[in-house]
Amino acid sequence: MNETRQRVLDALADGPVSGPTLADELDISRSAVWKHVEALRDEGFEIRSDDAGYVLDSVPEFGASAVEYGLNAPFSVEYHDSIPSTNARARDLAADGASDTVVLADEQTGGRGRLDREWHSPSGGIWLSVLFRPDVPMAHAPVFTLAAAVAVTRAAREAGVEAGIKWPNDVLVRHGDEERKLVGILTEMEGESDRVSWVVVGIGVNANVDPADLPDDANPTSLSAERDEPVDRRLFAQRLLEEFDALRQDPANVVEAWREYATTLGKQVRVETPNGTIEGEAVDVEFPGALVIETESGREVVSAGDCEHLRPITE
Ligand code: BT5
Repeated sequence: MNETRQRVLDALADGPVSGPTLADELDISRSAVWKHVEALRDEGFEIRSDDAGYVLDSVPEFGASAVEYGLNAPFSVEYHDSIPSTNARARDLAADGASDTVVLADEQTGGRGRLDREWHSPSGGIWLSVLFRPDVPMAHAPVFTLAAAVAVTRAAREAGVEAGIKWPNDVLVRHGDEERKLVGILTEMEGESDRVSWVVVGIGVNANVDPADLPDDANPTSLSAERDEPVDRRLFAQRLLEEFDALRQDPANVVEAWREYATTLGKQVRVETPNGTIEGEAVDVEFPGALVIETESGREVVSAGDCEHLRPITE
């Protein structure tokens, strides 16, 4: 959002304020104040004019200004009702030199998973990509995938949904023996080996969508299906971004936070890696995100792959 518009909004949030006072405080003309107020109204903010001045009555359900409003993290948000892929858009913004930018959409028409798989993204979801430029070597970048999983799990639990994390990038909800996929995360990056240039962490949350509209074979679920009522997408996106912002600044502690929500540790797993299949007990995760598997022929450390949970050892 435009910086002056943000300041107009911040002033409105503090209570009724008159046009002339706003113009004075922000050092802009009265007609500029009026234009910003009109633009906010266009975005769905209900702003009343009465004797005391402008009064903010309500904030829109979703959108750039809605998510930026009251957000306690230094991201600017770009919103699209519909876009092919927020990750693709964030990559373009990265090429233009942007940073600390979130691309957010209500619907994606070409959402992507890992290995060029499709990510179904009907209207009602929270499809977002965070673009930032951490000062870390390339080899550490996987930690941001784990950070995103922790952030979204915390936001889901606050919204009353008991989510857990399957290594490395799935956020799931357990139903008896079954685990249903609530969120997918796709991290992309560019840089030299000693330093990352940019990272795009794409997070797809099935928020207010009907799981029947998602591919069956994926065993999907959504926040609204788990809660039996819609979630406030604005607040959810804010909590997710705030948690992610705190975690990205503290990569050394991400793994410990991740362990707290991990459903993979202690399970028998089968991991399809680029170099073959590994089966055994998942015993730990190591910085920046590798899975340690105890196999019949010894310990293996796997940094990427598709993980399947087999029967739990305790049963
Ligand atoms: C992922 O891939 O789980 C990463 C998904 C990342 C999506 C976000 S949305 C915002 C940003 N913009 C993008 O274009 N992408 C990111 P993977 O682990 O490969 O899982 C993909 C598989 O999940 C598919 O092959 C389907 O089986 C299944 N799937 C597709 N859509 C789903 C959905 N909405 N919910 C649950 N499962 C789904």
